[in-house]
Amino acid sequence: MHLSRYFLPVLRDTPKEAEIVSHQLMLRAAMIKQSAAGIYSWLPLGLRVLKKIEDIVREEQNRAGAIEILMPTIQSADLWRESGRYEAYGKEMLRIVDRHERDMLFGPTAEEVVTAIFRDSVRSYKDLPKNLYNIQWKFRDEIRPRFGVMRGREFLMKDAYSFDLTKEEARATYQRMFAAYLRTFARMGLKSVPMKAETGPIGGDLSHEFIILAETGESEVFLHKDLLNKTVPSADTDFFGDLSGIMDRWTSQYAATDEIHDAARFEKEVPEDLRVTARGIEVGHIFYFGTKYSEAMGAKVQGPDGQMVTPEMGSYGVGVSRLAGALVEASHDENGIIWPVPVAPFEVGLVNLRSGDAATDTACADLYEKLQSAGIEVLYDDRDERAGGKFSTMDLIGLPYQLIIGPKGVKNGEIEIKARAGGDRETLATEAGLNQVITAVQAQRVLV
Ligand code: P5A
Repeated sequence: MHLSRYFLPVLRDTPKEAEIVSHQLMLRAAMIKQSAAGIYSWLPLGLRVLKKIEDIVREEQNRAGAIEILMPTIQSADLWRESGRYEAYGKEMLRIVDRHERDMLFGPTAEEVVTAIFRDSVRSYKDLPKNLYNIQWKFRDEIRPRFGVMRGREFLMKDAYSFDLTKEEARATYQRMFAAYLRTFARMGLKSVPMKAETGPIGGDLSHEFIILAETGESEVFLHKDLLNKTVPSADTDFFGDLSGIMDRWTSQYAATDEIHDAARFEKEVPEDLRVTARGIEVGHIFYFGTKYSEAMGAKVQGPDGQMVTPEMGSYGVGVSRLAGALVEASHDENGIIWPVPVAPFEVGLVNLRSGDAATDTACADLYEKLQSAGIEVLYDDRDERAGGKFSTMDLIGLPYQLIIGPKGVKNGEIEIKARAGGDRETLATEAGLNQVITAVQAQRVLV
């Protein structure tokens, strides 16, 4: 992509309405634009990141055996009357009346819709287990939307819903999703910590939140140091082979969200030198709630002995749009964002220091072509701008590698490479430098 033809309206000043750094940087880097309170348009750069997050989430859901569907954003109130949640959900639900005076709503979650799909289409235990997911916009009329896409009113969620015949099988499905979540966040370069959680309006008695650590996180978390050193098995190993005990091995027992403070127990049970207190952002939340919805909505299958059985259900959410903010929160410096390769909007920024100079333009065009043919995603700053402005834009938008090309280097057959993380700069012979960047990018595309 040539920057001169792109749409990247970066802001020089920090917008006053943005309280936290990810919101400030996402606005300044022209990733998002607010449209109404808690409702955002995704500009080209932000959309590329959102799609990459979505793709990683999708790949790991598919790998874990979930099947993608797409449910509507607008739902019928009658479904929620069946489950009993229509009145109970309260003011966070955006209620809509259509032209025929029918009560509709903008879905805050989809347990009811998916249970109705299941009820009307699955008849036999032989069709179980099933795990259906979608990546769809949700709406929750948060009283105080803030922190940009981290607590929006309209937000993108991956939500999966599982149906199993027995409690044991439902628990195994839950563990599979638990494992898939660990991999999903690790692939984005994030350290996630599962914490035992409250179930709130979704219901049930088994639930984990997945928290990623960042200084500005909303919740305070307490964890055993060991949890920080754990590495997620790679996709090549049989990650789903033996999941027994995975929840105990990976979970911090000392969750402290704004509601529950378990600091006292933490201090009693964990030796001082092994205690870590941090702040975190909830990027995923999984639930096992048994027959709460299947029972209320009359979803049944015929069991092996001919008797009708009410399936055991769970639901599994990932905050896809929240992750864009969480990633910036977890990885930035005073100059801007620092994207890990797997979620970077472009992998390499090519900076022409003297646009209009024939030799420099030719060298850049040649490098652009070679990077493109190697399958690297390049943003080429070909604008007629001063070098200083180009550098600060590149640092702000945070592409993992910058290739810097000026007339002097061209004359010497050299290019400069800057790694955005750490800021190391290196001058290398053109061909060698090019190969080094291509190899580095390729090596970091799959982190686990
Ligand atoms: C699980 C999937 C549910 O809704 N039903 C379907 C269950 N869970 S949840 O915890 O309420 O939400 C799942 C994840 O969505 C993100 N999220 C938000 N992101 C941005 N803005 C919001 N206002 C918002 N609310 C929830 C979180 O990442 C949460 O873990």
